[in-house]
Amino acid sequence: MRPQLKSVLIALSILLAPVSLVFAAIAYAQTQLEPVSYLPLVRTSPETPIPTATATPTNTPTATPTLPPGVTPTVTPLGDLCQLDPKPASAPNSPVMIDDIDKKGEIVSLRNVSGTTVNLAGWRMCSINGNQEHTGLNGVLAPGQVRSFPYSGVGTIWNDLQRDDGALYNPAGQLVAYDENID
Ligand SMILES: [Ca+2]
Ligand SMILES: [Ca+2]
Repeated sequence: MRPQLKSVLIALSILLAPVSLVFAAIAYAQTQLEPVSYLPLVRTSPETPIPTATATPTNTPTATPTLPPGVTPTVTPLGDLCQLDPKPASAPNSPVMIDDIDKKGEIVSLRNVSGTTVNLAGWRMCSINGNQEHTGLNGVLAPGQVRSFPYSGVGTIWNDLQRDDGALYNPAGQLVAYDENID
């Protein structure tokens, strides 16, 4: 019996030896296959952060805060033009100059000192003392033409007793003319 058992065990070990080799080969093949199967996973993972880093959120916050401050300063200077105290010397007094300010009559006269017609649409006339706007500018000024524009608002804005300078702005909000109305 013993020699028979021995021979059986030896036969089994001989038979199992190739089987273990096969398992080892399979295991080795799997280790080599696994990285291949992970490769697409690794490729998809970098693709995921790319859309995240597409700066879609970066663009959104940049545009959102830009709009409110962009709108506000654009409107504020134009709306508060008459709140400014511009320097008289900074006015070119061209292509339009302030010919006269009748403070009692509340009438501003403008003169086109250029050689081309000036459209006064969007132009603003301000009374510096009191920061009021002289509404009523309209139409065009032909070359060399002087036109008078009565104040179209309610009440009076030009101070008859104190100095009340006048400032004229073009539609871009740039100071065009200034009149030191000291009398
Ligand atoms: Ca007046
Ligand atoms: Ca005034």
